[in-house]
Amino acid sequence: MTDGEKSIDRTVESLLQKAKQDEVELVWDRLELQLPQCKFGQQGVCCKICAMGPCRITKKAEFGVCGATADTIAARNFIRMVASGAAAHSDHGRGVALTLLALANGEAPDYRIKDEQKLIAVALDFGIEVGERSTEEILKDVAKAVLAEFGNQEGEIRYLKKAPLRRQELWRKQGIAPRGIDREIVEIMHRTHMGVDHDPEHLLRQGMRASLGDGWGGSMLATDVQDILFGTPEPILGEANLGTLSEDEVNIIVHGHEPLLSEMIVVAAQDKELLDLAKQNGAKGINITGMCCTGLEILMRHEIPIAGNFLQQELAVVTGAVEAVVVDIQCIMPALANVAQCYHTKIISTSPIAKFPGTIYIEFDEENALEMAKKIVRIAVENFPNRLGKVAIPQEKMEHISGFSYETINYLLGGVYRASVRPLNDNIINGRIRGVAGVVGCNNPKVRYDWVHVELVKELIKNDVAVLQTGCSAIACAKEGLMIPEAAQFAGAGLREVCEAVGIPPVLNMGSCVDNSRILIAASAMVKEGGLGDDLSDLPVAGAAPEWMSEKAISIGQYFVASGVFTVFGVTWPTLGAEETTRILFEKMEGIAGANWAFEPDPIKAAKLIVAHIDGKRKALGIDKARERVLFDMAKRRELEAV
Ligand code: SF4
Ligand code: MSK
Repeated sequence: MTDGEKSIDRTVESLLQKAKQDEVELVWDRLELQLPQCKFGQQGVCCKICAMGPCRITKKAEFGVCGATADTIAARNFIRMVASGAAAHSDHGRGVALTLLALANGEAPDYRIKDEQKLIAVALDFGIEVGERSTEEILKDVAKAVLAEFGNQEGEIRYLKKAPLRRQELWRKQGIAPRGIDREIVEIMHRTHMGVDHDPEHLLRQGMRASLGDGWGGSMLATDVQDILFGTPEPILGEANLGTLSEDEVNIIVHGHEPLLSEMIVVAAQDKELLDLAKQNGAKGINITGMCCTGLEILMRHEIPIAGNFLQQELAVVTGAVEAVVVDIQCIMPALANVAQCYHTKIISTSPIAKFPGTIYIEFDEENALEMAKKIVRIAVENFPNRLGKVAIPQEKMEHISGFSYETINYLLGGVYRASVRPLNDNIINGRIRGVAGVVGCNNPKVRYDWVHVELVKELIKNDVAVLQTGCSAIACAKEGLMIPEAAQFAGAGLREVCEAVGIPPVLNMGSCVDNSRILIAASAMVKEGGLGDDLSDLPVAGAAPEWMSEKAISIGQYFVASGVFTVFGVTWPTLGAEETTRILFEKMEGIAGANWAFEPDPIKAAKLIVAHIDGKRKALGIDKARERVLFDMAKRRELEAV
């Protein structure tokens, strides 16, 4: 791949050149040094879970030393990915829930309840008495109830009740309703220990159960608690890409996933003393930007610009204009510390569970959160005079509208007195909108950066499929101008008409990785509203992660599928060396959960799979004819215009 072929984002090519001049090694260079990558690992048929191995399944050696088959090994590896992804999302949820409890106990003095309505809604979901009780009393009960979900041992997690009734029944019938968030993850680790569970389908069912504990548990709780603490997002006008870095201000990038500290950094950056200090140091101000999901969290709630997505974390440092990158948890490359050595950038790690050699470590402490944030901002401000003569900030930045929480979509569609998804359902039924796709997930240097996301999303909206987004995929499309109302010009005639009438882009940014739970809630509301079947698997909807790389993406995809949503992944597929395990995932899951996985690296072909799936669901619902009529109307209209 030439530098130009590595990405569609123009910031990449220029910064790759600069990195070469500055003799900095980046993710693309390291990937090249890894090639060729191990095929056994890629295809999921390498096992190293005991010391008789590692074992690789080949034509010559069909079994591991213990007798495990390729299917057992691949299924075990696959659900271990689910376990890790579910653990990451859920531990994030636990982290914010602990802060909620600390707030209730008066031990987190810098935090407030920003969305009291959400607090009451969560209290009601948990059956907590509201009545005349004080907010403090309710808060304490909510925090304890949320935390109890993680260690729940029996019954099922509370939020499953947010799903349509038919779906809840199916989960119970299939034995995949999660009992407790932690329990299902631990059970995966137990079942995949040497010599325990060897039946591929039995293993994969446990993967489904743990992933549901993520989507309808850990992630959903993380989203709700963050909304309580920091506010439920509403539409904002933001900017995205490295052009949001400032030439003459102190640049601080917050990166990772958990917004507890970054919220405080936003406050600290407005502190007069620190602003004065920035001026004394020759800067005009303090510019906070975000990266990955921490970036999305503060973008959605404070209009903080987003500097980039996963593959831009090193490039941001290469600009030479970043005084500090403040990292919390997940998707932070350890290489950042090495890259930063060539510039003046300080990498500041903050999570008690995530230390990075070669970085400054300031442990996050919710009791002194604002003080800590000020300390960090001060380090960045004092670093401004150390900028070397190597500054090159790309010009590229793009406006976008973000902040489409489920509540906002409801309000925008139905109005303040009649907030509902009825207009969405009606427009799906009448065929203007063909269906809805959730396109989410990471970047991966193995494919042309951002290209797969953008091509897939463009092809979907061209076919009248409305797109909901989160994570790095959302950032990719924001950078490409797909999240402004004008992007409706790329949509098919039906979707365009709806977008123009409501005043929304055809591609909606719903937030960070844990906010995929907002997509589940929106889909459940579509079922409950009526007219589109009784279950999530009846809806003309689909999911995709076309440039995925993380285990969290696998957990997300698995809970989409286990919730009845057909899901297509790109790049690579981790069980291809095991025929039966792959068949269960791609064909048999439909019989268990009402949906399958699919693998298709080509974005246009992936879009075709999604459109065909949506059309199949429309036909089953008996609404395919409506769409044909709409298309006929459009053709007629064009004919008329031509005359
Ligand atoms: Fe090999 Fe079996 Fe041990 Fe895996 S569990 S490393 S297949 S002997
Ligand atoms: S940050 S999980 S690279 S989307 Fe949530 Fe992006 Fe994937 Fe991390």
